[in-house]
Amino acid sequence: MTLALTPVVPGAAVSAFAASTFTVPAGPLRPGQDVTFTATVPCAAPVVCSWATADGGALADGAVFTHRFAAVGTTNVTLTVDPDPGVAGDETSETEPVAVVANRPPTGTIRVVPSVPVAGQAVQLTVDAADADGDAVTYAWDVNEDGVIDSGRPTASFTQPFAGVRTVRVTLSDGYGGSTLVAQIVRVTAFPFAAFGAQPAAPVAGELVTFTSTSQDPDGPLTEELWDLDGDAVYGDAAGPVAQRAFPVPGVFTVSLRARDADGVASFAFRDIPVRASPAPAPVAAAVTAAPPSTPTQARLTRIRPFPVLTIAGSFNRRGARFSRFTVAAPKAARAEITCSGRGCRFARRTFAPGRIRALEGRRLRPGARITVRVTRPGFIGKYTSIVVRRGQPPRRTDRCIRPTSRKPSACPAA
Ligand SMILES: [Ca+2]
Ligand SMILES: [Ca+2]
Ligand SMILES: [Ca+2]
Ligand SMILES: [Ca+2]
Repeated sequence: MTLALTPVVPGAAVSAFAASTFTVPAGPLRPGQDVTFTATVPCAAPVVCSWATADGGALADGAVFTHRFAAVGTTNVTLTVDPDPGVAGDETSETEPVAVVANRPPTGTIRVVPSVPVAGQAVQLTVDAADADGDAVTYAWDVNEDGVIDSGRPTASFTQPFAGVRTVRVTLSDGYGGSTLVAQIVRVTAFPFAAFGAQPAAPVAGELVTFTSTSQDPDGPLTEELWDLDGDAVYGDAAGPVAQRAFPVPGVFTVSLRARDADGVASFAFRDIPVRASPAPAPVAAAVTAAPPSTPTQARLTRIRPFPVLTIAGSFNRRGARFSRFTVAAPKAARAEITCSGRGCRFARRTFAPGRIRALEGRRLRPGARITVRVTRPGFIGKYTSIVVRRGQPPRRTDRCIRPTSRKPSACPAA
């Protein structure tokens, strides 16, 4: 609009009125938005500034005028300046077209980390939101399908203790009535279950042992079974559900299996293999057993016969180890004193008859937990075993002997 503008305050700079008498906020302007117009000329008494809009006759006086346009389109806004209400015909008016455009609702996508979480794992959700109008976006998350808002931030999280599918949702709002519901399906996978058996379970040196996996994944196929047959924590000595190896010398050896599911989630199983001396020296040992010691004094101690065998098997991960089997095989007259220290222990010190030690089974022991087993029989050399739970590795085990008068382990005498 080109108008003949007249200075309303004597002495005021003419240039102040040259362009317009009021400012229109920069767009985009949306329906329902409060739009504030400000006069750029003085509106103090006796001057009267009057505002009008063409969309419904809104009228107001003052230097500042706020209006909410209901519909999309162009609407004229007029400011009339009356320098002196007592004088007729001295008013000036300016009319400007104001464009109101449709509001665009926010958009967004949800990021899930990790993309396929495991049961019990914390899941982080982030929505990358944008608004084409540059509006500030607000967030309302419902991560557990109960209709109750769980977070009002761009991020949210949840932990699901079981496998399954859930839908997470976030409502994005721009404050101008624009709102978008963004949903994302999150699949939580189950840990695979790793386990295997050994046949024979207590081989003699040189005998071939067959290991057979009984691993499975509750919610999909297994994609990999790799063996560590030599205890060096490197998997791949054999692959597949069956592996074989012979142990050339007597001792206790740890075999581990890593089973991986289709989501790349791995579980680990381990089993200690007690390997006996090969049959050749066995008759000698039998002869010693049959013949009573010629000097029945403390000078010549013999081992408990048959010598106790401690067999453990179970699973492990970064959070520790869980025994599925903890067995002390020993003559009935022997006793096993077991200590357990560290997180996850059910007892500190207890004495057990030989057999399965269920008090040590089925519960996760944390890294650093330590178990000692002293299998004794009065007058005989007994067996000492120490087991230390490690992070991400099978428990480390040390086997020694223990003399009747001492609690300290020592090297085993020749059999
Ligand atoms: Ca918007
Ligand atoms: Ca909720
Ligand atoms: Ca799985
Ligand atoms: Ca290996």
